[in-house]
Amino acid sequence: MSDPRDRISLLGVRARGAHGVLAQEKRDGQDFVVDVVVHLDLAPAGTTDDLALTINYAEVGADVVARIEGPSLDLIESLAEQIAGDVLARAGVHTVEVTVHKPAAPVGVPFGDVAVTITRRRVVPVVIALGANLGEAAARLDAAVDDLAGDLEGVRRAPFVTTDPVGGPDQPRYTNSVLLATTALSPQALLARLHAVEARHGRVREVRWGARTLDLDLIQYGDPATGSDVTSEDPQLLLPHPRAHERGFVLAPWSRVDPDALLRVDGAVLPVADLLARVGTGDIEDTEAGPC
Ligand code: PH2
Ligand code: MG
Ligand code: MG
Repeated sequence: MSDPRDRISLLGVRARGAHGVLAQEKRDGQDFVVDVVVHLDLAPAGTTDDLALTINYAEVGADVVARIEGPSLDLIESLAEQIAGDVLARAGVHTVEVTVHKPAAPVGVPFGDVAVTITRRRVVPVVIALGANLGEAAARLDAAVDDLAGDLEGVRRAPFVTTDPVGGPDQPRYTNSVLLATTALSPQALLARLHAVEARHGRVREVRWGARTLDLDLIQYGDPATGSDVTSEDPQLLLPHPRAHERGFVLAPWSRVDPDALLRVDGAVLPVADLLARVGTGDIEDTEAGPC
């Protein structure tokens, strides 16, 4: 398991820019020096020796120089934000720290250095489906949401529904819901957390589609409206969830909590409400009133 402290540091990138509040700074320009610390999982590249599985620090450096040499900004805070935004747009990056030094700034007193440092995390919208059909199902789903509090922000839970079991052996009806949230975790790290919470609630992985104390499925990671949703055919991490589009027990609670939700199905981005209309809601019973 990789560690969130994995990072690539690119320090002391120097170029000439025209950033500053004073007219003289915009006219004459001066040197800016930038440090970038990029946090991403380095294990995929480190275990395969494949550059495509990490970020290329030469490309990061070129982006930094382009921002320094780019249109004049008043503040080094703004320059730092632009650089952080560029780095976070790169695949796999979850956190970036940017320091912009302005060693020749017009400070008016003798000084060694002046710099700003910012830390920015990528927050990604995610959709998680919850299900249980053994024991006190609704209480367990509530407990699972609590267990995920440290991994998710801005959590919205759909009202509980009960649903007929789909597939598998004869088994009790399910209680289902859907969570909308944002996370700073990678898809792999989030999935590992979902499995850990399932295990904590006594989940054993035996019969496929059999009865379970708790099932937490990662349905979508990112936003299909902007094309930022992650698609993956890795059997350990199938995204979006390959059967969500045909499962009323996912689509019904999802569209209750987000009537405008979108899901990518075979490459096409479709309204969840349309998919739900296609599969029908005959077996779905509301067991909780209103939005939560
Ligand atoms: N989960 C399954 C299989 N079948 N049926 C319902 N109604 N609800 C579920 O959550 C469910 C299911 C596999 O995860
Ligand atoms: Mg499931
Ligand atoms: Mg599952």
